[in-house]
Amino acid sequence: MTLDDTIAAIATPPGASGLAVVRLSGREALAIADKCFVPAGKKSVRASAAPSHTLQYGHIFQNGVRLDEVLLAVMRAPRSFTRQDVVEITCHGGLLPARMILETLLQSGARMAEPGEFTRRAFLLGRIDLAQAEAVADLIHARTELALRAANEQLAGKLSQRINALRDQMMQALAHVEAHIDFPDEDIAPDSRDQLQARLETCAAVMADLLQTAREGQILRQGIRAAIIGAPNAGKSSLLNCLLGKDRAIVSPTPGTTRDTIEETANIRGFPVVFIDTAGLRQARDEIELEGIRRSRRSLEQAEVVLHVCDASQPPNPLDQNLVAECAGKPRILIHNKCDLPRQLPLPADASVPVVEVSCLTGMGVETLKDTLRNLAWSGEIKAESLEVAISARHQDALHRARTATLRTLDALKTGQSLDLVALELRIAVGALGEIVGQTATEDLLDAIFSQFCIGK
Ligand SMILES: Nc1nc2c(ncn2[C@@H]2O[C@H](COP(=O)(O)OP(=O)(O)O)[C@@H](O)[C@H]2O)c(=O)[nH]1
Ligand SMILES: [Mg+2]
Repeated sequence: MTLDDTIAAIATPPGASGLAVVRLSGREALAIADKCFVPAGKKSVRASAAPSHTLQYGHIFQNGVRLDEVLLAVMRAPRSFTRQDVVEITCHGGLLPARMILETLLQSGARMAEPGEFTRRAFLLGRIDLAQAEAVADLIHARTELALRAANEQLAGKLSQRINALRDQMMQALAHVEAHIDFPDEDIAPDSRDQLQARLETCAAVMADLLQTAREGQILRQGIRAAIIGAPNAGKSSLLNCLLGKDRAIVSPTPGTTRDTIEETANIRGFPVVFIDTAGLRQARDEIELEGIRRSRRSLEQAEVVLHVCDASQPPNPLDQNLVAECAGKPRILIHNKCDLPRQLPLPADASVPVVEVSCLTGMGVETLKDTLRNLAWSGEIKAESLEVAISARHQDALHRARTATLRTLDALKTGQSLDLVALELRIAVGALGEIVGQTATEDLLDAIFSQFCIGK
């Protein structure tokens, strides 16, 4: 991947909109913009004449034909998102104006940007590190305000600071060990060996603390998967609609209406929750329902939390006993629905599972259910700490390798193994930490990360 050419892309989503933005970054950004942009009005100037961080008013032309009326922003290197010269053209929304402007820029010498290439340049040119670049994607995809806050903390460098501090400690330890390798006669003096061990033990503990935030990180990024299960007609689809606040699933008095699984994400007290409405688990009446029930079982297996809906206006349903057995081991909330009707289902005697009484018809109890769900998924308070660093699966993998190597280093030191071996393990740990912030990232890793971005970011 080269940094020498000038890239262009539409930075806003396609479709009808008020405004759209086309972005350019690279050495020729200003020259290319000059070929297409004609300033209008007394105060506006050409892109190449514009001071950094100013807006110019004018028109974009293609082969002498006026395409659109635009505002052109100039951000000169290095004070830009990519650290290169950047031009952002704000034009009318809709698919056509932005697309034709992009086409003009490509004809004038720009190259179409790959997904995430602007952010990749920001990383390669040292404006942000890899964890921060990933935070840009987290920020774009954040579905709740808590997820957004966590992404902003990572973008601000909170995780990077901790990783860099750890990496510094480990590199000092490595330098210490290597210094002794160079003088083979001297073994590490006992007191400095103790110091080294203490330092490594602290590092391993910090890594363990960071690893603890992986679950929060996953919840904030992917959401909690909550399967809504229960007998036919218990009100599962009604509950989904209630939780989403919209009519997403078909609700009907005919049992077996929901045949496919439906997935929708909702914001529950700041956490993204992926609700999965399922077909009622019963003896199937036909092949389609059978497939629906198979899918329900699969969703149940993949779910982290189970919302078990019962019709409280009916006597106990034997199907529910089987369901309890099927979700053994998973955190479960028992939901007694239809509490607007006279109750026929007794409340359970044991308090091992939280029970919430709701009516999807009147909305009663739904807020309590949200609180219960939040408490079940995120035990205890939301620690400000967890929002500052909530690591991703990739960070978890690298940190895990770093910690394992650190523990092996300690082991080697304690059992008096050769310093070469100690240094080898330390290098593995330093390398794994470096992957998180991108000091030791391979081209493949970068491809994998940035290909998940949208074009224009
Ligand atoms: N009275 C009452 N009826 C409800 C309630 N929730 C659902 N229903 C009705 O129960 C029937 C089955 O609901 P549905 O959501 O399709 O159940 P599902 O088969 O479990 O998805 C429909 O006729 C709903 O209108 C409720 O809280 N109170
Ligand atoms: Mg249904």
